[in-house]
Formats: sequence, structure tokens, C-alpha cells
Amino acid sequence: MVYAGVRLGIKPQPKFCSYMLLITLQLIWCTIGSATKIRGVNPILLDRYQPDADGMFHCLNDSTIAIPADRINDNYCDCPDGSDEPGTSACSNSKFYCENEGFFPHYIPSSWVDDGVCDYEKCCDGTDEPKGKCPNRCAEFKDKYERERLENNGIVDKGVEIRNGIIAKSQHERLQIQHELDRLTHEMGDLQSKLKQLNKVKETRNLEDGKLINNAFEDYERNLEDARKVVDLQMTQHSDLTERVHTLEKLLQTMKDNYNHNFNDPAVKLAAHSFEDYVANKGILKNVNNDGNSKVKNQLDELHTSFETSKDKLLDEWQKKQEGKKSGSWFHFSAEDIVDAFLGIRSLDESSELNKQHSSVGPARLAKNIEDLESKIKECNQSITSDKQSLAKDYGPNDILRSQNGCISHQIGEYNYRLCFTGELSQIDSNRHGVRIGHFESASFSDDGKTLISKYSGGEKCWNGPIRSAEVRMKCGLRNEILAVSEPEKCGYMVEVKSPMACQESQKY
Ligand code: MAN
Repeated sequence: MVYAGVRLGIKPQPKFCSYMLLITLQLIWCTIGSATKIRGVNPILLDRYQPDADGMFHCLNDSTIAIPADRINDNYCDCPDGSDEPGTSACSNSKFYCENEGFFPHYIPSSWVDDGVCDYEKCCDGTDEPKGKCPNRCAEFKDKYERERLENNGIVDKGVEIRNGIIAKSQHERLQIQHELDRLTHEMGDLQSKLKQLNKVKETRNLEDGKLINNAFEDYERNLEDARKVVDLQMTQHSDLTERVHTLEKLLQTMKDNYNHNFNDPAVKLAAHSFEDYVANKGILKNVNNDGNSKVKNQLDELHTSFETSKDKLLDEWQKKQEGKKSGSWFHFSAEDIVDAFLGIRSLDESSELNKQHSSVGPARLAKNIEDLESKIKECNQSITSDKQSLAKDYGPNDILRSQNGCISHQIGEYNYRLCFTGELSQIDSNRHGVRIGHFESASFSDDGKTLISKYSGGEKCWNGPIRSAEVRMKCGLRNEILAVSEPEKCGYMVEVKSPMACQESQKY
């Protein structure tokens, strides 16, 4: 069936004079402009529907198939591609073009044509049904569309403004973390070099302590040896004298016992009486006993041995302490340092300089200062690691979510869903029992730029199922709100959210 019943076969006549040609072309133009409109055909394809010199139409997808032009839209399907029936429902594979003048044109499946239903969603001009059945509503649709468009663009404009503010805040926070990281890295350098200095002071002091132990014992040993020599000499002299006294006493005793009284020798008599007095006052040596001397000698020997043992023990302990410190400490001197320190070349010189600086600090204070420094370094290290992790984290395009540490929640059915944008997403039941759906992981825009998708993973394991996770799909809106939550797969959730974070200029139309 031919729409409007008008069809003209027109062929330009190239050999006419130019005036006639101009008039003819104008006529032809007018004729094509009005007469060749064919129901269901997109105007850009109209020339393909003009009959050839023999009055034939060639199927669009196969020009070898030709049918008389009056069989276009005759409600009988001739072309395999259905192109001969654009304005009827005769061919199931044909498409009907709704021009929707003043609004957006659309194609609809040919089966919708003349089926008694006004398909206004696609065909606001009502041309999919016979004339008079569906009044043209394109103006009304256009108005509605315009209102929605303006509203959308207004929201996007404001949303983009809010989003820019959020981005600025996030970037400011990023900058602050970067500055803090720089400061901590600098501080770390200082702390480490201070610790190195203090450890060197301690090391040197320990080395010197070791020497002092040796020196102290050397002195003791030398003194002990000298004392022993003196005692030995004294004892020898003492034994000798005792021996001599004993001999003399025995001689005098013999003299006293055996002298002849009849000789009346006054010198002998006096000597005998003096000896008697001497014995009466002091007694005489019964036998020579040197036990006391050997006791003193033994005690000196014991003292020497105990000094030796103590010295060895002390040196052993000191040695162990030194080794324990070297292996237990996270900070290591280079082999060169240690050798130099032992040889007393470089490090000892440096250290004595350092020692001077720290000379007023006692060993306990020094140990405490080292301990404090080590714990500061540990803390500093932890902060550096956490700042680095934070800077490396994916907070979405322009780092937008970095500053978004707030939460929103919404009751849907039996559950209350709580979304902390850069934290946890959880599902709380009516008994206030919460289940963690996931932690914020990363965010990015969908390919069409209309949705900001943030992912939450590592939630609690589902009974007989996977570990919970979710996708939060944010669309442009002026404030953060949860619209809907669904569970398309068991324990795999989808949360629909409105947020200015999802607004982009490209969403305007
Ligand atoms: C809870 C909720 C549901 C989930 C089931 C799985 O009831 O977390 O969302 O589907 O557990 O057992």
C-alpha cells in the first residue's frame, strides 16, 4: 500500500535549454520534496525508493531484486530484507521510521505498525497507526523532555560545583599527607643519625669498659704478686730468725743447765740468771712451727685464684653482652667500624669526640635515650608506612573519595544498610546484628561517564556461599542518599546511591 497514494517517477532531461532546465529542476525539487514522502521511510533513504526508468524499485540490501514501484507498502512482503514494506507490518524484519517532527525520530519494529496501539514512547507523532487514530503528541513530549533536560542540567551544574569542592578538599588532604610524609622522612633521617651516634658512644664506652676491666685486674694482679713477694721474703726472714732464736735459747738452756757453779764465774752466773728471768717472763720456743706462714701463703694463693676467676667471669660476661647487643640490635655497625673501633683508629677518634658531647650522660641515661630513640623510630616508621599506603590507595577519579569519611544509611526491607564511603558497608538486621558486606577498595566512572562505581570487598563469608562484596553505583544528585539495595547474586550486593560525587559536565544534554 502506498502511503498518501502519491508516487512520481522523475527523470531529469539533460539536453533541455538552461531556462527550461532550471524550471524543470525547480519542479522536480518541489515534486520530490512533497510527493515522494513514503510511509515509514527515513527521508534520507527516500531517493532509494524512487522508481528507476522502468518504474521498478530495487530492494535496499539486494539491488538485483526489483519489483514494480507500486508494490512498495502493498502489505505484501517482496524483499528478503523487508525494505519494500517500511510502512506496513507485512515483513517481520522491516523497521518503521517515525519522523516525530520537532522531536526525536525513532524506528519501531514493523509489527507495532497498525496494531491498534499508539506507541507514543517512540512514535509521538502517532504515524504508526492509521490517520486519526493517534493524535500527534510530539509537542507535549518535547515540553516534558525540555523540562526534564533543564532540571537535569541544573542538577548537574550544581552537582559539579559541589563535586569540585569535594575534589579540592580531597586534594588538600592529599597534599597534607604528602607534607607530613616529607616531614616524617626528614625526621626519620635525623633520628637514625642520632641513634647511630648514641650507639657509637655506647659501643666505645663498652670497648673502654673492657679495657678498664683488664687494666683494673692487671693492677690487682701486679699488687697481689708484689704483696706475695714481700710476704714470702718476710716469712723467710721470720723463719730464719725464729730458727736462730730457738738455737740460741737451746744454747742458753744448755749453758744454764750445765755450767759449773763451783767455778764461780760471775759472767756465766749473770748470764744463767738472766736467762732464767727471760724464760720466767717469756717462756721458750718449744719447737719451731711455721704453720702460720703457710696459712698466709695459702690465703694469698686463694686470693690470686679468686681474682683470676672473677676476671675471667667478668670478661666473659662483658663479651657476651657485647655480642648480644650486636646481633640483637636492628642497627649494625659495619665490619670496618668494629675493626677500627677495636684497633682504636677511626671510630674511637670520632667516638671520643662524641663521648665528649655525651660525657655528662650516664650509662643508664644513655641506654634510656637509645631506647626512646628506637621507639620514636618505630613510631615514625609506622606513620611513614601508613601515609605511603594512604597516598597509593585508589580513591577514585581526582582522588575524590579521599575526603569522604562520612557514612549514610537507609532502611530497606528488614535490613538497615550503612555505607561509609571510604570505610565499611554493612547490613544491620532488626536485632541490631550487623554483617560486614565489605571494605572500600576502589572507585571509577562507568564507560558512559554516568555512574561512579565504588567497590567494597572482603566482607563476612556467606553461609554456604562466597565472601560478601558489593558495588555501589552512584548517580548524580545534590546530596548523598541510598536509593535501593539489591542482591543480584547471593551475597553480592548492588547499592544505588545519589551523590554529587557522580556529577560530570558530560551528563548534561
Ligand atoms: C543474610 C543476609 C542476606 C544473605 C544471607 C545469606 O541473611 O546477609 O543478604 O543473602 O545472609 O545466607
